[in-house]
Amino acid sequence: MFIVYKKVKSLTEVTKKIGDKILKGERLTKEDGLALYDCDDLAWLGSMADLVRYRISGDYVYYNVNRHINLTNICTSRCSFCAFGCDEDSQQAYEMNQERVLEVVKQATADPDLSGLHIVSGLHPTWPFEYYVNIIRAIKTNFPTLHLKGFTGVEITHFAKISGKSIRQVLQTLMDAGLEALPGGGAEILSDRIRQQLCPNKATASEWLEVAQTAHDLGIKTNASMLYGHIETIEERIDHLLTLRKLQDKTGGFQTFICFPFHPEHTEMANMVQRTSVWDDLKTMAISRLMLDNFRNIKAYWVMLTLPIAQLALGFGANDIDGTIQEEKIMHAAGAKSSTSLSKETLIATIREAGRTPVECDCNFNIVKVF
Ligand code: V47
Repeated sequence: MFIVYKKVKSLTEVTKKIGDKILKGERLTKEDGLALYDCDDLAWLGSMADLVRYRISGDYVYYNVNRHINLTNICTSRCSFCAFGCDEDSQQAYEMNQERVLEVVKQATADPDLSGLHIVSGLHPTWPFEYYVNIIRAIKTNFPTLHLKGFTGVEITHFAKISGKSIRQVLQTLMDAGLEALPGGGAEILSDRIRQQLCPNKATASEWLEVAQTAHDLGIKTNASMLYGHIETIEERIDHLLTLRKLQDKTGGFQTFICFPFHPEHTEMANMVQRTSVWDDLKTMAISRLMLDNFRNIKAYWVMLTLPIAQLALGFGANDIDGTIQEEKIMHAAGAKSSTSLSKETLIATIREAGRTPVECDCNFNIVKVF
């Protein structure tokens, strides 16, 4: 009883100090971030994050009408947290050629509200860089009004390696072909220790950051993410957030931040790690909002969180609920329990029920309509 009392008392002192800083709009330190993770008062954490969310972006909650396309699941990286990537000779392996991609995009444009595409794929062992450039050019030529967000920092690094071009040249070539933004995947945890263990065959932390910085220099906005709930420590989560905050101070080019709670099903780690708790998910959402004071948007990715928890997360610092998606494969390969697609009406109702204003936007957060 005494131990519990002592813990609650000392936490109250620490959180009071941090709460004062938040109310004054002061930047939180690494120590503050660690102390916030120690705090079990989830309601207080939520209210602090909600306050910061309101200050930064008011009551608008963004969603978009989009379509995910994964060109191939064949992947040379084979990260131990991923259930989507596979070898070329696997029964699940698939490849989309340009004709098929254009067919899928045409079908998607049957929805007059479709604003853009989200393209993330495996690191294919033999496709040349030109293959991807031609696909982007073909989509843009045939569907010029669609916004194209594609290729994570990991894919861009792969393209640089296979083409012998610099990261800047790769990005410039894709931009000239019609690419407008980069998704936030591939950041995982920006720590060499973690990457060596989980994903040694792809971009290092500094390569991922170099892609983001170069894209921002060229005027391409990118997203950022954190994959948590595997082998990382709480300190590594906070360091990850601080690394992103530092780069954002420099460039201002990150548009939104996404927390990916690790889904272990069908991955190499399925027997080692359990799915994160809702408690951890909401805590991480709130702490991300509080630490990333220079990010305008924090995404509650309904695919990973499920729709009810994503709705709840709108009270824990999030102001972006992603999109209609139409076909989600990466997270569902790893056992995501949400549906693979949602209607625009469902997203609008979800945001409204949370007491917020639904705002439809494109992949660069340009407002299409305020409801
Ligand atoms: O880098 C893969 C994550 C990312 C698992 O920018 C997993 O708006 C949890 O980039 N459990 C790729 N997470 C997806 C991606 C993305 C998705 C949605 C929105 C945006 C955006 C970007 O997916 C990977 C990795 O971090 N991931 N496997 C898994 N088992």
